[in-house]
Amino acid sequence: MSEALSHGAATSLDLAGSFILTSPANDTRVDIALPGDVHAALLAADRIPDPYFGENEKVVDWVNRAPWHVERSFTATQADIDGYLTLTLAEVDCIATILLNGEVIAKTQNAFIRYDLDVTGKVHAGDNTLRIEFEVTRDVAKARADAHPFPIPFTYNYLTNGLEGVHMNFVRKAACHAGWDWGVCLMPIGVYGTMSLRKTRLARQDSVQVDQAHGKSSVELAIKTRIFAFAHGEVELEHTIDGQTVTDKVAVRQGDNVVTHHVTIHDPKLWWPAGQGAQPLYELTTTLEGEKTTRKLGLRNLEWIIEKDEIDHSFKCRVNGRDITMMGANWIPADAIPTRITPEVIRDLLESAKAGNMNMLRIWGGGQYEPDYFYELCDELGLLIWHDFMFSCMSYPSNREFLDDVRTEISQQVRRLSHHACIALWCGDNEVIGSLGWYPETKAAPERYVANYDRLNSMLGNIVEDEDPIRRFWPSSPSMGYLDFSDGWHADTRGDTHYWDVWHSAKAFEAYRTVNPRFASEFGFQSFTSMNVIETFADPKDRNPSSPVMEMHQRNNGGNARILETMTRYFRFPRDFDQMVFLSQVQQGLAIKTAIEYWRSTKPRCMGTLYWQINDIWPVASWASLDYGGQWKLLHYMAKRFYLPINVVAVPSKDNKEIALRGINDTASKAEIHLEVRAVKIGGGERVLHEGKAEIGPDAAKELETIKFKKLEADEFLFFSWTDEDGALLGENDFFPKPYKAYDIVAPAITTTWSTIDGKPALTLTTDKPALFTTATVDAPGYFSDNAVTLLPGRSTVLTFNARHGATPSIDSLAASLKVRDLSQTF
Ligand code: BMA
Repeated sequence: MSEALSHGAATSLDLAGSFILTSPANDTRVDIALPGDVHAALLAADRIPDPYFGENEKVVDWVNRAPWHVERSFTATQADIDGYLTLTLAEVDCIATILLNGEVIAKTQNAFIRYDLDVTGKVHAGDNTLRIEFEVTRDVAKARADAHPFPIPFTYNYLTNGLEGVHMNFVRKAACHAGWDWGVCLMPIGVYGTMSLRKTRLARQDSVQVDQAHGKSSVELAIKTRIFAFAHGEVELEHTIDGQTVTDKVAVRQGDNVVTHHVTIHDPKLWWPAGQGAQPLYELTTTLEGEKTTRKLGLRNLEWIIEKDEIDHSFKCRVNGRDITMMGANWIPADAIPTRITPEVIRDLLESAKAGNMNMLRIWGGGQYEPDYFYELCDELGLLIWHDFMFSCMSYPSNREFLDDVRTEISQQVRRLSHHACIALWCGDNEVIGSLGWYPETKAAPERYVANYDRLNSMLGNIVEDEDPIRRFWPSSPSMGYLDFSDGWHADTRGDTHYWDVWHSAKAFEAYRTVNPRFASEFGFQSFTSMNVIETFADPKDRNPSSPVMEMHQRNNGGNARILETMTRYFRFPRDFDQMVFLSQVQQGLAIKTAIEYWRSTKPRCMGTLYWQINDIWPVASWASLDYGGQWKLLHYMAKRFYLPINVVAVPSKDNKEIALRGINDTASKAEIHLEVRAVKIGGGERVLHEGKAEIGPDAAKELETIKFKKLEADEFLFFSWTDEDGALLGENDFFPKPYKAYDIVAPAITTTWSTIDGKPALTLTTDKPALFTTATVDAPGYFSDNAVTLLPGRSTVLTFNARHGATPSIDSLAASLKVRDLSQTF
């Protein structure tokens, strides 16, 4: 939440730094760097073991059961305190008493609120102390739940592996801090945002919002500035953008003031989602009484077209007049130890999203509103954000006190974030409507819980209408629409869909083709995290899918069994742990590929697919496509391919008699491609089944060719590739009419050669037999341009290596650690 306050403000004293951490419950006395958290401090001081290793989650549980105090002294000069003073504390996690020079100045109770505390006259020239006393969140939450007039159960996600659960719906902090079906329960404590003392002559800026109204060749900006004045008077406000400066003398009354200024940008350079155009950003500088803030604006006209159509209701995002298919994944907080969430970590993850051909992420409601730099990076990279408000999978109270607190939270967050081009949608919550049918208490009194839900949800909608009227509010994910409280889980004619039957109900991958969502905002399939990540938390003796350590690092009941059972349906059983881990990632990729290729091919019916989930919060078996630490799992490589803007996919008919090859074009101009389809024998040998030109209109999908199943021999699969008019390869894909276990896969001899292409290390792969899911790995942070690829004899496949952070390693060092795997090695 750390708005760019301290950057330009000559008048603020940064209070971030080293504090002393103590607890009345134990003898700890160590340094803690704030912004930061207690677990990170205890870890740095060697007071706790790595919470992510083995079963240490249990060993460190005492930390969140103790109250914690932090204190520092700071020196202020007369000049620092000569005026009105605001102590700004953002992301205080969570229930705490703030003391300045021994005096209680505030109590905080919502980690999603920025507290701007008036401390005028309370800071001395010379030494001062700032002290924060944190209560035990789980105890406060329990006391509130006990005192509530009727029971409001918390999510079952807290109960895996014998945990007792926390009443997180009674406190405002990331719900997944208490664990989830992919999350460790640490319940972190700390302050993660801005900590500063701001001096003001008369008034301070609270927020700057910018609305865009797009005309033919100009954009009208309405810049809304919120000013908090300590007294009546006049202040000078200045906005500068695109060479234009608006200067105003504003008469203010004590308290909140809002002023709006209009600026017209002529011949705007438009901002586009990734893959559809550039992301030009205009810099807006705001100066109020010497306090300067900057914001970057992407100019784009974004609408949601949710209206009656021949099916039922559309659900699509229109940007600058074009209906653009949303392609991406769901986002959860990047680390369970908040200190580790840094701009570098976030940039790395978001760059991988973009490199995976994504244009949208959904910030899921069981996590958190992210720091400013997250949204700035999304603006820069062209990643649109579907933003849930932070409510997930359970009911919440709706009494006045709770609603008042949430009103402050949502108003502040919307005011903080609404100027970002990346914010596409405000969504009320994750799966709260659906959860009304999950618990004995809610099922027994549905009217009460629906009414309770509506009090909160309608308030959220009203806040968006008041604070950000040009943005769309969507009540919940999934939802069928406005005031529709029916279970929209699998409804596929309107609204957004969470389709979980393949994972949670063990249906076949083909079941994805039995639903036709308008917008699939969640669906997922798990895999184990990569072997080198498992090695960071499991000793060799624990590397077994049913060891206590591996079960601890699986938070969905029965998850490891589901992964293994699915393998027996599609593959020959892997011969060892290492191969099992690899195969789990192959099968995860296939599951999601099946869904996304099919749903994209139904365009314009389906205009969005966001798989669950892109990232992990700690090292764990999960639905993520990136390992904890940002390494690409095989699903991420496959995502890069199944999200190709110009794609060709195979869709078998329901009666399994023929295979349709469908072309998908997510670009603004028509795609003229040359398609070649071959039948390939699993042990080698191939024939061309089809070759020819095809055309796919702009923003469209259509059938290009059908192949009869009976045209394929028992040992053949389909391989198809497409090139542009100049013969440049655009993509390749394949389709296996039978499960992989039914083929007699032969071990190929794969050769590798290194070279340099455009300054990047490049690996050329050739083979003597078809090699499936061929995957190159090296011991260096980075990813290859492709992986999990099908190699065929007589062709070579070139993979370039992209370093993720730091310098590109030398070819010698990459070659030394190179491993090449393929499906034949797994059994
Ligand atoms: C979804 C999410 C999460 C959960 C995931 C996997 O529906 O909203 O609650 O982690 O399923 O079960």
